[in-house]
Amino acid sequence: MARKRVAILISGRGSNMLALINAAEAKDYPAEIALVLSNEPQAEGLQRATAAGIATAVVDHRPFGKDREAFERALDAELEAHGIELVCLAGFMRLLTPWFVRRWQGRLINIHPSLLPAFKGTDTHARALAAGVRIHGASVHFVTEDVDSGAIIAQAAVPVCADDTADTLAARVLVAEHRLYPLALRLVAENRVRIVDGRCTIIGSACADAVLVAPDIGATKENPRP
Ligand code: DQB
Ligand code: GRF
Repeated sequence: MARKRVAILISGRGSNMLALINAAEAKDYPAEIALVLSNEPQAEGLQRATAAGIATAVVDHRPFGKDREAFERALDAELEAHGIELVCLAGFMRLLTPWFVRRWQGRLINIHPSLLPAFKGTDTHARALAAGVRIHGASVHFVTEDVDSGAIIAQAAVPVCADDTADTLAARVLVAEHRLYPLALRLVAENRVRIVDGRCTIIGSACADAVLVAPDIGATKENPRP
């Protein structure tokens, strides 16, 4: 099947962008990264995309002032000009209006640094620590008008460790994100994700039967290692 033409929308350093670019270099990957689009002219990710040989574009939101739709029409024009079929948000920091979300409905995904629906919004790692959760992670979801609330495609979990700070926890989650996002994009690009009643069904996925226990205190008599 033809590879899906994907755009990645960024605002910053673009580490998830790079994970997607690297995954898409495999010749059996079902998507090609046809464009990296940033609203920040200075985004670090732009240089990294160029270095990887990917086309880039900038649509600065500032000249559009409060007219969010005009900004999004300019984004949309770039996406159309590059024949884009799927859009991945990767650290893209502008909220999107219902107009844009509807236009790309079912073809627009985002990675969020928590196990949704826990910790929607910002500062997820600090809030996970403050809540005392033992397991944290990341989610890839379809983008809907309601922020961080679209159907969940895939998730990855990591332990919270005893002396974690928000930064050490973020770094552990980020490693998981870089594995998760390419997997989730693969599923969407292969048309294996169906949304039924606002939830995703994945065609042809096995259940791993894995257990992540945190804290890990080693094997015990009640709980021997396999
Ligand atoms: C996000 C980036 C920023 C925020 C949320 C998600 C945020 O709350 N920023 C503060 C306000 C910034 C501004 O003035 O725009 N990244 N749009 C819709 N739904 C989503 C997710 C992201 C970005 C835009 C969504 C989104 O789930 N409608 C991801
Ligand atoms: C990631 O933590 C991602 O989950 C969140 O923003 C961060 C972007 O980092 N949406 P990067 O630009 O991909 O390095």
